[in-house]
Amino acid sequence: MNLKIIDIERDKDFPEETITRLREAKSCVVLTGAGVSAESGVPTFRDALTGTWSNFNVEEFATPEAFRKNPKKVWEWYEYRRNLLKDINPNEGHYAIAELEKIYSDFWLVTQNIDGLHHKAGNKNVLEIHGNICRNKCFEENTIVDNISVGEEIPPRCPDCGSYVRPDVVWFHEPLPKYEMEKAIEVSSQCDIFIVAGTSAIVYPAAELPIIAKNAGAYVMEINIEETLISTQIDMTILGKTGIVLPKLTELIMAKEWK
Ligand code: BV8
Repeated sequence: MNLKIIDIERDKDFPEETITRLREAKSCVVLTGAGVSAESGVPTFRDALTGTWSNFNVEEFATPEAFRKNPKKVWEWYEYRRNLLKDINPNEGHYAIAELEKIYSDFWLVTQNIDGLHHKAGNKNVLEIHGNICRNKCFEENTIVDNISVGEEIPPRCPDCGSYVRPDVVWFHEPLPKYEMEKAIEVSSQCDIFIVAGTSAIVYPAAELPIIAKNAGAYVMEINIEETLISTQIDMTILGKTGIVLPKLTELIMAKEWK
């Protein structure tokens, strides 16, 4: 069982091999989960099931079936989460990932997060494989619906076909967006370094990407506050908050002498 793990609080230093790999790499892919946004105050979507939604199971609620059954309740849950995002900004972890895009000439960011904070932090090559909560689409036609006037029926209706409008996010039992997922698989199978940041690696097929990278020969490392389901299958786990570890890593990669 290959379990290499360091705790940034205890060990203070990163393993030499990790820094050498990061400094020598030409191409880098980062996969983020809700843990990266946690330090900005965005509740992970399990934590977002509070109040009137607390008695819902996320795998049942974030689904097309739940929307068909109770469109108003599901729409209101997303409106509640969208409102939470209004006063939320990227944190040091987001900005460090934007820095990585400047360091590596071949860089891709694959995110499970739907909050748009990576774009706000300055990343350009972003693959939002679970969609974006700030966008809406027609439930039947899957076409983006832009201007929704407040005070309309809840959920609002598609101006073209009259079906309900829904958030443009990927629900459970729904396929991931074709271009984003194919590109994510392509870049994961060609990169030198694959960094998994702030995800439990529970949700598929996103959780397959680090394994695809590892099997293709990449150096795969994760940053999390706890071990995850992939910790034994990758090269290195750094225990620590992404908002603390990622800025340290980018500093070390750019430092002339680091030992
Ligand atoms: C699909 C948008 C098929 C909605 C989300 C095997 C293969 C394929 C599918 C499956 C499979 N096994 C099971 C499935 C089905 C299912 C699945 O994965 N189920 C899970 C529960 C087992 N997958 C699907 O249904 C996917 N679709 O496969 O379709 C198909 C194909 C063709 C035709 C039809 C169908 C769709 C999955 C997408 C679901 N949508 N989000 C919304 O947000 O409302 S997933 C959602 O969960 C978020 O994107 C989030 O990223 C993810 C995980 O939830 P969280 O717990 O919130 O976040 P995360 O896991 O990232 O955990 C937080 C981590 O951060 C923790 O590890 C924590 O320790 C760490 N952390 C916290 N703070 C910090 C930190 N780390 C560092 N620093 C910190 N400060």
